[in-house]
Amino acid sequence: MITRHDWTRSEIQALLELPLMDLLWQAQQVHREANPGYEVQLASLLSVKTGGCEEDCAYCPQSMHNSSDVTGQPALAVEPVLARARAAKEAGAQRFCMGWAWREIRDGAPFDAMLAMVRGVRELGLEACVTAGMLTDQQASRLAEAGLTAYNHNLDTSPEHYDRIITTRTYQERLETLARVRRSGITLCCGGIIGMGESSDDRAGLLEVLANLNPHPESVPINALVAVEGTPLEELPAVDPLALVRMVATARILMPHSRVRLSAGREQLNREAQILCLLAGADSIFYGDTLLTTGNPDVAADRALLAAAGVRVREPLPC
Ligand code: SAM
Ligand code: DTB
Ligand code: SF4
Repeated sequence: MITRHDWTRSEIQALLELPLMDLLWQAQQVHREANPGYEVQLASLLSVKTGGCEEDCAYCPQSMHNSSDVTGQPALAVEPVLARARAAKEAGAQRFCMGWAWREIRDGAPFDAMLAMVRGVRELGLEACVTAGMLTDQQASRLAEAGLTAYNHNLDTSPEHYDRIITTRTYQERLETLARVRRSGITLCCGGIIGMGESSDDRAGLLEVLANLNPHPESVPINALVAVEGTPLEELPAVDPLALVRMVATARILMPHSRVRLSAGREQLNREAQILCLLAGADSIFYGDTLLTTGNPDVAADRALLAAAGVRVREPLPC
């Protein structure tokens, strides 16, 4: 199988619009060939620094510009974060992702704490992922030295739809952050959100940018908007679950070796829709009762879901 980095938007549109049965069949073939022994990775998520963010992302309950209930909180300290990582490992997670509601990483004590968290999570034998906005080359290399596995920074939507969602940082700045992470040797986690009033051309546009990154991001989170009260997107209707299935399947075909993570929005999906997403090639989920500030299916429900689908969970890394 050749991995391509020259997908055109019309090719991607054509995939997104295939008859669903054909799209699923193609995605399954690509998935099984690229990832023999189909396993699902469980990634736990913790908000280390919640709320009070200066960016104006229209979807986000943590933005100061939005009137959602989430208010700025002091950051969690290193030990409680590591206690949560230990608990996530005991519950069966392989990756521990930590979020900061920041426009960009801040040097000094908060960054030293972030580095200590990364080292501690790695010492537990878990993969460590951080999402904290923009960063400098020096911060990226210090995170790499601390053993950070992945940095999450999403493109969120197409270049054309982007300005309707965020005005305080540009698409170009996001691409530069991604390039900086890539240069430091940390793997990339980069995806987006559907259900933000975008067209199907915008969905293809997001996938076009992702699939033409070379190399592809190692993980690609596909989120469905969680429409939170107090955000400008609060009134948007829930996405059609089959649109999410199509997005996952198309991402799988375009980026055969990437981990496609079925991310926010699973609480709005029934068991069968989630299984269709797994069938479409999703091979990772967020695992644990909360995402950053909103809910996620509980651990027992997810264990039951994976058992019902007959899906194996990826073994944790050795310490
Ligand atoms: N502040 C950092 C940043 O934006 O890069 C890191 C945290 S931010 C909350 C991480 C990602 O969560 C966003 O890029 C967005 O894709 C996703 N996200 C935030 N709120 C969401 C929502 N209501 N529904 C779906 N995804 C959401
Ligand atoms: C990603 O793409 N989705 C996660 C993770 N990366 C950081 C975050 C989802 C957040 C959903 C809204 C919330 O819980 O605040
Ligand atoms: Fe801030 Fe990230 Fe939320 Fe945007 S998505 S408002 S940058 S926390």
